[in-house]
Amino acid sequence: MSANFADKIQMQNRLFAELSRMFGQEVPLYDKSLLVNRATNQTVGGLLAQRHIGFQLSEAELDRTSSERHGAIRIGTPAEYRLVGRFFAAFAMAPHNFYDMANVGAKSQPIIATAFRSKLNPDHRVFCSLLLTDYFAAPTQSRIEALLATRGVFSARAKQLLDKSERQGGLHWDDADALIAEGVNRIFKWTGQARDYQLYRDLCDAGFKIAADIACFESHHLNHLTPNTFCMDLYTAAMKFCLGEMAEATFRIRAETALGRLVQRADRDWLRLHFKHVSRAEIERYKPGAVLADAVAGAADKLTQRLQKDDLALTKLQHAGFKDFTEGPSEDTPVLLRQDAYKALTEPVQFRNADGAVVNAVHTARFGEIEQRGYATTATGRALYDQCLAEADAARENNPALAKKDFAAYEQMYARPFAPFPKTLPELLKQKLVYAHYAATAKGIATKGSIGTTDIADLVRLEYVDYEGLRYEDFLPVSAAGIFASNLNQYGTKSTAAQKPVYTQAMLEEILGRKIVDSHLTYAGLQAESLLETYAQLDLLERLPTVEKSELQQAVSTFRKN
Ligand code: OOG
Ligand code: NI
Repeated sequence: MSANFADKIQMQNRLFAELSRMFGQEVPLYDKSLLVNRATNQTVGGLLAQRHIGFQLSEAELDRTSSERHGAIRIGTPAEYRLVGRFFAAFAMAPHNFYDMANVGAKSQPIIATAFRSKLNPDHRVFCSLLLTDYFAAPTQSRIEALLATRGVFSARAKQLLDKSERQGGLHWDDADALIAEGVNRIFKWTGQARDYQLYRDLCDAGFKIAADIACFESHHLNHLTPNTFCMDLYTAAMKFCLGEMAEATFRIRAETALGRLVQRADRDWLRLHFKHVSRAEIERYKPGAVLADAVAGAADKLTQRLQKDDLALTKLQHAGFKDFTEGPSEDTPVLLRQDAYKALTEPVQFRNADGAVVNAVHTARFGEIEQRGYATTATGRALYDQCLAEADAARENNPALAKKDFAAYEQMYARPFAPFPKTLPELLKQKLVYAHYAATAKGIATKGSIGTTDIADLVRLEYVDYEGLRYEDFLPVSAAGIFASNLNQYGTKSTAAQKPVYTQAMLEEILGRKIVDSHLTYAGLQAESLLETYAQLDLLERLPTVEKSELQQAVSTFRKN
């Protein structure tokens, strides 16, 4: 690529910073939730600095680590979808994984999706849904399609910029900024304007809220834009406290519990997982420090005071409360994703009908999510997760009032099914449940030639090899279904087509005009590549059993082609 083109990762960072600024202006509660996240992350940073002498989170680093985002948009037609795919390609974001949301049991929605992100080290990702109009009976389908056929979300200028980016292989900064502006000021912007009130009402009344959210609006408005938190339970308690849903005394207890657990668990592996900007070498230099119970209590006090300041009096803002429970694994299981949210807000919308009549109404869809990313699971790890989750979900559904009544008992109930899942990285790796990046240590390199094993667990134990867990950078279909259900305030949407259609990844690839990346091949490939490199550095490549070596080589070449 020409050196004169804007760096696509920098473009991406600028796009997401601008989207976040825009979303903050549109939705004051989102802006405030970022402040709450900042306050809770700062509290975590303060305690980590006591636990790891030398660790410090500057304002800039705090901004950088918490500026990672994932977003969600919902698209109406295949032609629009293809344009969105081309838009993200200009930012080096490729489609990852196929999510068939029309096939998740009772929580099904008329949606298939993929997520756009960078293949390597992604900070940002966007869940991009496509409305399946043939999920509905023919008369509804044709009304939706007729309305969608008359909208143009991408301007002529935006399309020109996409053509140019593809032709040149990149954009110069003035064009890049122009494309970012198209995204922020038009494509993903909420306008509060909509069309065809009758269709909107009919779709909502029939329980097709998601179709109404997509078909009647003028843009692919961001549904949510989700920052990262370092401590999910601290953040959710803080939000509930600020929103007036939790008493101060309860918050104090929750904060102390969450911070106490965090201090226990925040070892070096935890630091590596949460702070990408801090190098391994730096983390190795930290000296262990003690965090006394008083320090935890003091941090909880200080945070309580901060949250009571006037600028975080969120009760003054119109809101619909916070979700009852966190999606994902139990709080002690550091894999995949934990996600939670304040519920969708009811916002004013002005409808303009074909005859020019204006109807003032409201729409409830945009909400405020938060997430904490954990380790990426292997196929075995994922199967175990799905099994534990199904059990935990069932337990929760059996006793839906417990979380509100007795939170500690609820946590225990939800954690019990996850008991078979190890809670630390070394243990997760030993059981091959998560992926890691491996590297030879100085000690290993100094010993090469006389190392008697190729077993990776042994090499780690002998300190010849070091590892870093790979972070999960994708979505979870069951969590996504729960998120749809909660922000649409609707458990699922049943198909009303004469016969429920079947949707495949190949169909979405056809629409995009390109293959969808399988992220599991990336995680597996990155691990295999690091293992081959490690064995080479330790002069063990020749001693590696042939089958194992060719499996690793195979994983690398599949990942490279993917
Ligand atoms: C997308 C829901 C998926 C997540 O975090 O799982 C999602 C939507 O509501 O449009 O964002
Ligand atoms: Ni989300």
